[in-house]
Amino acid sequence: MPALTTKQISLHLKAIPDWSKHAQTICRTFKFEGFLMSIAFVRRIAKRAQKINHHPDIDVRFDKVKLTLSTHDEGGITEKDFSLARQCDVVFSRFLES
Ligand code: H2B
Repeated sequence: MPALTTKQISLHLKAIPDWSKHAQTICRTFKFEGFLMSIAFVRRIAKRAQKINHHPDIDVRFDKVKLTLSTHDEGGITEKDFSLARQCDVVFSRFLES
């Protein structure tokens, strides 16, 4: 799966407005009600990542979790990153409901 062009990336980003591009990655910070909620969210993301064999870089800071996505194998951002980003958004909205 080839790395996307700058144009393709900005088009994709329009569909997931909470994500932004930083260098060769896309990232989003999610906010929770405390540390254990952050960790519970990370576990859900980890399960999903294992299923699709695409793994985010994860930065946990008490009540915030920053997910950074890139395709290291391709040295850039690919469709896989956007697919995972959309899935992370779904996991987050389900998480808020539960
Ligand atoms: N996750 C991410 N985010 N980028 C990758 O390039 C990547 C990965 N590569 N998970 C996968 C695993 C690769 O190591 C295996 C062999 O497919």
